[in-house]
Amino acid sequence: MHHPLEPHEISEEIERASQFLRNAERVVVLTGAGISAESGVPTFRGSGGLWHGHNIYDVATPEAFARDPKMVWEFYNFRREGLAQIKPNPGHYALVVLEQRFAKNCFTIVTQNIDGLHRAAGSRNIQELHGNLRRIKCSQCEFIEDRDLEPLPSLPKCPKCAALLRPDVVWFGETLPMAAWMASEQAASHCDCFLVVGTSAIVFPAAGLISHAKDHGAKIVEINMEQTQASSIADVGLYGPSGEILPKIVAHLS
Ligand code: BJW
Ligand code: ZN
Repeated sequence: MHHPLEPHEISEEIERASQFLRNAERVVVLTGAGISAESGVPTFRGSGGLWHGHNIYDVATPEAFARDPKMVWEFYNFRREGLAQIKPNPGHYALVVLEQRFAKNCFTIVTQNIDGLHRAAGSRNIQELHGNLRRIKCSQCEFIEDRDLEPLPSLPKCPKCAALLRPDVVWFGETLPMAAWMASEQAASHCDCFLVVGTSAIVFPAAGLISHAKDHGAKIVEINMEQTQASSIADVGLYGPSGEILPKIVAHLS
């Protein structure tokens, strides 16, 4: 069992993580809701992870949308409105600085988040595995559009075919966007160091990238408030807020 780390142990772990990053030519960072927690975005499975009594399994499925599109849209419109107040935190910014140490396309952020905060911070090479809150698509035809933070009606309709529009996000049972998935798997296959930041690592196929990278020889560095499904294969575990730990690693590198 892990015990809470003493300050000198934390700096030893930061040194080990930094060593892996210094020696790496290619790096992948898999992020989850935890990296945005310090920006005020609630996580899915944390104590505040309920929304009006619904958990994520009740709203983030095609079945839920078919049964009660209004409830599902309320959930996503609520989160779209929240984005106006939400800004990247020091964790996001540390990853921007980290990217600058690597050659073009040798640093990839693979995010499960739909909040767009990596792009807002200034990261360049980002793969969004679960879509984006700012985009909407038709539930029937090919129509897809960036509506940024524009307020939407409670049941928005497709301008092409009048069917219901839906958020362009990936729900349980749906496949991930092919191009983003292929690029992420490719990057995970070839990286020397794989950072896992703020994800419970229970949602597949995203979580599978961690063992995939490990199997292909990458060192795994986990940054999370607590141990997760990924901890047993991590080479270094840094347990604390990513908004504090990531800037420490970046400062240690330079
Ligand atoms: C901090 C912190 C701080 C807090 N600093 N850290 C294999 C086995 C079993 C099941 C499956 C399987 N393969 C596929 C499945 C089914 C399913 C699945 O994975 N189920 C699991 C629950 C078991 N997967 C799917 O359905 C996927 N599709 C698929 O597989 O297609 C192929 C297929 C089709 C048909 C049939 C079969 C296969 C799609 C998954 C889509 C997930 N979508 C969501 C919603 C997206 C839109 C939205 O945001 O509303 O994505 S669900 C939700 O979970 C969201 C997240 O991206 C995702 C991951 O959550 P995340 O980011 O890890 O958040 P949390 O809350 O879980 O964790 C936060 C962490 O942060 C915690 O660890 C905290 O400690 C930490 N933390 N503060 C650092 N300050
Ligand atoms: Zn349509």
